[in-house]
Amino acid sequence: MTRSLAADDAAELIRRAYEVGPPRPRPLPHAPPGWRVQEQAAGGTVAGRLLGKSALVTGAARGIGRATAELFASEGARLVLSDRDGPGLAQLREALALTPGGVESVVGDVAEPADARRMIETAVRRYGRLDVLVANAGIIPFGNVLEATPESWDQVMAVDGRGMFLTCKYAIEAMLATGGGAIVCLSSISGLAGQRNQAAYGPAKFIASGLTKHLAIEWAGHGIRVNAVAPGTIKTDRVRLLGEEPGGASYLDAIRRMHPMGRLGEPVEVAQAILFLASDEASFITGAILPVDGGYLAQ
Ligand code: RM4
Repeated sequence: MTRSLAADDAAELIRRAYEVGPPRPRPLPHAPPGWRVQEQAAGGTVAGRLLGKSALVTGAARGIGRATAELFASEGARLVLSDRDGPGLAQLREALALTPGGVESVVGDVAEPADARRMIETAVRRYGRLDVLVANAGIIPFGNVLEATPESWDQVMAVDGRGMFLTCKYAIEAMLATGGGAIVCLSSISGLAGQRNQAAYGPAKFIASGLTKHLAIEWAGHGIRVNAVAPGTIKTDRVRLLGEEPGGASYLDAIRRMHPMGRLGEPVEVAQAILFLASDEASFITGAILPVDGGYLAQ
């Protein structure tokens, strides 16, 4: 029986794969200890889950954004980091200076169209494309509807709402030019369920959830996936500061007990979920809002 060329090719590929063996961990020349990079069996190239992908992380100077930037760097991403906090951003850029994929930083405000555009354009100029957007920048005003002011409503809607809209908008424009990409928005347990003391912030996070679903549908046919994570209460600087605001300490104690796992989350635990949704491992996932909340939303 004559075997088809395709079958011969497949047999040869399998034989070679066995010869080379499974991926072996191999440190990058400049990688800090503990970086998870692997040598791919077939190509002999160094691979991380974001190897060669250009990624913008907004609100990168602290908290979940910073943990995401650090994790993405270790997975081979080519980074653009943005934040309003110039010194914080400079410090992170310095810490990640040896990132093999490269690091750019943009000081700016996602709520300003020109700034938001500059963040995306920086990725396109430096790396030729934008593959991943993590729309993370946000503020968390704390308080019930009697305490919330028109100004605090406008501020949170500008940063968490309009800023997410603008960065998604310009990112999608850039992604369309290069055949697709992945967006991960930062929603929250407060963007899927009601909570006390989140009268302005909670509705802003419902915008994040809504934007995720609507943009996922709009662009599913164009190779752009749009997903979100919905973190529970995470041990960020902002949440630590909450403890010092009026009513903050008792709020934090109560909210910790409302998480079935009985603890608050770590920023890196959210970053791991963001990484998954941003990577090709999530290639058939779009429009999903993944809780990272110790079981909070399962109740
Ligand atoms: C989070 C979520 C948490 C809350 C913090 C302050 O996004 O709503 O439950 O504790 O914000």
